[in-house]
Amino acid sequence: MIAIQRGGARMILAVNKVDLLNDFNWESELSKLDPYRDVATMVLCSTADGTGIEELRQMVSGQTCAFVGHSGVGKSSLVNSFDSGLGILTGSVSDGYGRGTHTTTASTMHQLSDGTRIIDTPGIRSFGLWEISAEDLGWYFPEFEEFRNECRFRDCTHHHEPQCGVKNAVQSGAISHLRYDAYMRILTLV
Ligand SMILES: Nc1nc2c(ncn2[C@@H]2O[C@H](COP(=O)(O)OP(=O)(O)OP(=O)(O)O)[C@@H](O)[C@H]2O)c(=O)[nH]1
Ligand SMILES: [Mg+2]
Ligand SMILES: [Zn+2]
Repeated sequence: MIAIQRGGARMILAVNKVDLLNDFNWESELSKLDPYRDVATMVLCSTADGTGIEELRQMVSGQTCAFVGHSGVGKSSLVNSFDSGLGILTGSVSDGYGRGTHTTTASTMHQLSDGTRIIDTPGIRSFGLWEISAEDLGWYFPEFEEFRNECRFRDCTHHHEPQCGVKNAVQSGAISHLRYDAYMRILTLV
């Protein structure tokens, strides 16, 4: 999501394979994504039963968009579901870890009949966050913004600094722990 914002694109979070959730775990599984609802448009979808496919197709209609995400999440299947004529090869989740096997090996741009262009990309296992400094990372977490002016230091990394507005907001629950933990993990990489 940081890379998408840095590239200047709009983010849509497509949560695929919701057919695998049953009534019992539907709510508890999806509630884990609540912190992301404020920062990205979210679409629940399934290429298996058609949930959300039309909604997602409408959102990208007429645009150039790229599908990115881990291998095996169903990126190629989603592109196929927009236009059955594409016949893009899809894989099976079969490496024993449920991670898929990198079926798509190169990025390919597909054109739909309405002019929409979709770039199907190979699954990511990891990627570098090029040229983002520790001081800048926080700007890619939009929900931090309103609390930054309560930080004592202008270049606060919301990590070890005293009087940090972001850390206070995490403590009071105004910023999600989950997102702050993600921030802290990424901070060690930049
Ligand atoms: N249950 C379920 N399985 C799905 C769904 N969408 C895709 N799959 C399956 O998930 C597996 C991986 O799908 P792909 O479309 O190849 O995944 P990908 O993200 O393109 O994977 P890479 O090309 O390796 O990055 C295939 O076996 C699909 O049939 C879905 O909505 N529900
Ligand atoms: Mg693929
Ligand atoms: Zn701070």
